[in-house]
Formats: sequence, structure tokens, C-alpha cells
Amino acid sequence: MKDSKDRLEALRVGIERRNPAQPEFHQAVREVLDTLAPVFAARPEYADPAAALVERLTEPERQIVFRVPWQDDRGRVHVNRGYRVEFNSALGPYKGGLRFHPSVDIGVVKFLGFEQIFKNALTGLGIGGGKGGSDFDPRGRSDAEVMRFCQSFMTELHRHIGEHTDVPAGDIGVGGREIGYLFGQYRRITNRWEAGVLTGKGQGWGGSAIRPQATGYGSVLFAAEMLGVRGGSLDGLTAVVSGSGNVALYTVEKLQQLGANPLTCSDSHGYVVDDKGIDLALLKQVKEVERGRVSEYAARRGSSARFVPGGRVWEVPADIAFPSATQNELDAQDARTLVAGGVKAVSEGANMPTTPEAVRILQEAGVAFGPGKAANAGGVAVSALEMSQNAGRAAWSAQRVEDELAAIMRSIHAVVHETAERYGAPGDYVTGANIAGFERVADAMLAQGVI
Ligand code: NDP
Ligand code: 2IT
Repeated sequence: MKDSKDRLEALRVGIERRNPAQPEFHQAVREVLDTLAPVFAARPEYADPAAALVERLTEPERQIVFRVPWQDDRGRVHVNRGYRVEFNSALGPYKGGLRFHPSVDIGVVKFLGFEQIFKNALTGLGIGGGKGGSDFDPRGRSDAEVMRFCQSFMTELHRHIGEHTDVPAGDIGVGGREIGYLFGQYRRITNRWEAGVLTGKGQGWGGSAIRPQATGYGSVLFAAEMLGVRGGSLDGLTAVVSGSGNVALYTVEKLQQLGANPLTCSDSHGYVVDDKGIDLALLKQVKEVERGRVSEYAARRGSSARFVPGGRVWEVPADIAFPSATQNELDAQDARTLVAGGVKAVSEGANMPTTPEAVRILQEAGVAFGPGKAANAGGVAVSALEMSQNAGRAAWSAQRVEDELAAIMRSIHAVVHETAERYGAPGDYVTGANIAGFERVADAMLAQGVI
């Protein structure tokens, strides 16, 4: 075990030196390496320096960075940067979303792509890991501006993607509207109806039922599984949810369907707490139809709701918590606040929303903690089901997709739970998810030779 720890520490130092100024990537790599010592001790072929397995796994197979020029409605030209990191294709075509947000840089895309490798492995569905995006900020832009940006972005990206190569989807700032514009441009440039090149498409033209709901629904189902192991259920519990985008909205929806009461939502300006529980129809109207702010929800909801500018939802006491906005949005102080408020479970709808210290505080307090790699895998899992439907020119019913999603989330929970136990860390879903995902990818890489 000591040898394994030394080897992992040497790997960490080497990877950080080789990838300077990428703090999110360092964080994501470190979080995985910190949990691998037991599997290195049990399976020395993973640790063998001569095979350089982890060195290969942490180096993307391909990184594409490109210029994205586009014209705004007044005729002014803007230049953004586009990215696609094709991280690992040992298990299938690169698969992962596109993020449009001003904070996007190569380190952010690499952290997301690295996480995606293990998450996708956990689904068991034959998809590799990738991620992409741009520092473009869609907020405040007209539909026409977003369309011109997407068309310019795809004019370069189309060379690199394909149903058997690399299959992007949505993430922050990329939803159904953007996927539509991207798909249209891909189709026009290539003169191919290649439905499986993107997922998250509209249901009328190759999209899967339940894909918009899948990440949020899956995160709630994962929480239900974690509570179930402890003899509990969601029924009657209060919940805090952060964010008010795709993942947050459908987390709220599934919580309500299963008898829990979500009290909050948020955006980058602050949060809303609603004593009667979130009115989902009003929130969807504000966010999905009007593309507005959560403060507008509070203004229209009446006396039960108030908007807290600049605050974080974690200060509202609740039984369960769903960080569903962005990375590092739940820090050590927030974790202490949640524990003091009696939280029982935390399920990560977002990617890496909880800082490492916060994870430790929650786990030490006995809170069931579901890491994003496992808890938010429902979105990419239904993307893989969309690829299957596209390959077979089929459109499955919403019921069928939802049943498959539920079965996949149960199976991810079971494998993560079982792996944690097998490696001497019962109840530690971080260790379970990292090792279970790692084993699948590592075995495929070893079998496929030095690639
Ligand atoms: P959306 O763009 O639909 O919503 C993002 C939400 O998070 C908004 O409420 C946004 O507020 C808030 N947010 C984004 N960046 C920040 C920031 N820097 N600080 C504070 N708030 C912020 O994205 P999604 O709901 O799709 O994604 C949310 C999270 O879930 C991300 O971590 C994503 O990687 C992850 N995820 C998404 C999946 C999917 O299928 N879409 C699948 C798995 C994980 P504002 O509008 O003010 O910026
Ligand atoms: O982080 C994620 O898993 C996603 N943004 C979804 C990726 C996908 O290909 O559906």
C-alpha cells in the first residue's frame, strides 16, 4: 500500500508539472488518484511504471483548439475560442457535452473530459470520454447571434466529429436551441443525415424522449438508492437544489414526483427560497420560456418566496442537497452548514461542484455523498440510448427510456456501492465510483496495447 501511495504521489506531481495553470484539471485528477491506492495494491499491472497506464490515461488522445469568429446583430465581429478534447476512446466513441460559458478554458474542458471517461465507463454503455465548448457567453445574446455563433463553431468542429468518432451534446449554456443550430450546420456542411453525431436533439428530428430530463431525474434516483441502502426514502424530505438550468429544473421535477419538497433554486446572482416549495410551472416559464433570472420567479411567486442576492442555497436547512450548477460551488464552510442543518445525503447533479475538503467533511459526518461521476451519469446514459435509437432509426417511448434510465441508475449505484465495499471503503461512493470506472477503462486500455 505504501508503494502504491508513493507511485500515485509521483504521478500527481508529474501530471501537475506537465499541465501548468490548469487548476480544475489538477483537482479532478488528484481526486481520482487519491482513491486508487487499494486497486494499485491489488492489481500491480495498473501501477507498473513501465506500462505508463496512468500517464496515458491523463494525457488526452487529441486536443483541438480553434478560432470562432462571428458577427453580432450590429455587425461587430467577435473572436471566441473553441475547444474539443477527445480524451479517451478505449470503450467507445468520445462522448461528452459542449459548454458555452466565459469561464471555459483548456483546463476546464480537460477536467470535464477526464471526469467524463469514468462516468461514461460506469454507465456500461460503450462510450469513451470527451468534452468541448467555448468561452462564448450566450447570456443576453439574441437567437440570431447564438445561431451565427453555433454555425461558426460547427464550421470547424464538423471535421472532428461523427457518429462513430466523437458525439457531442449539451452542458452549461448549450441546450436544445444550440444543439438544433449545431446539427443544422453539420448537416449542411456534410450533406449527411447523420442523426447520431449529436445528442440532445429535438424529439421530432432524432432526439430521445426523456433526454432533457435525464440528468436531473438520474441524480434524484441515485439519491433514492443511497437513502434506500440506509433504510430511508425521499418521501416527505425537504431538499435544497442549486442552479436553475437543465439539471436543476428536472431535479426539482423528480423530487416532487417522489414526494420530496425542493425549497430552493439559484443562479449566479443569488438564490430563491420558497417556503411552500418550488412552483415548477412558474420556474419553467421564467427559465425555459423567458430565459429570465430566478429573482423574477421570486417577484412573481408571492409571499412564500424570497430572493437572496449573492447568497448560497446551502444556508437553507434541509434533509438532502443537490448541487446542480457548476464546479466548486459547495465549499468546506457550506458543508459544515449543511451538516449543522441535518443533511442526510448529497447528490452531485453538476460536475465537481463539491470541493475536496467539503467532500471530506460530509463523509466524516456520515452524510451519504454521491459524486457526479455516478450521480449525474443519467444524462450521458440517455444520450447513449439516443445513439442506439438513431442507429436503429427508432424512437422509443418515454416510458421505455425512463425505465431504462432507472435501471441504469440502480446498476451504477450497485456497482459503485459493491466496489467500495470490496476495496475496504464501505459507503464511500467516491472511492467506489473512481475504482469501478478506472477498472473498466484500464482493462480495455491494457487489452488494446500501447495506444
Ligand atoms: P445550464 O446552462 O442549463 O444551467 C446552469 C446553471 O448553473 C444556471 O442556473 C447558471 O446560472 C448556473 N451557473 C453556471 N455557471 C455558474 C457559475 N460560474 N456560478 C454560479 N452559477 C453558475 O447547465 P446544466 O444545467 O446543463 O449544467 C449544470 C451542471 O450540470 C454543470 O456542472 C454541468 O457540467 C452538469 N451536467 C450537465 C449535464 C446535462 O445533461 N446538461 C449532464 C451531467 C452534468 P447563470 O444563468 O446565472 O449562469
Ligand atoms: O457532463 C455530462 O455528462 C454532460 N454534459 C452530458 C454529456 C452527454 O454526452 O450527454
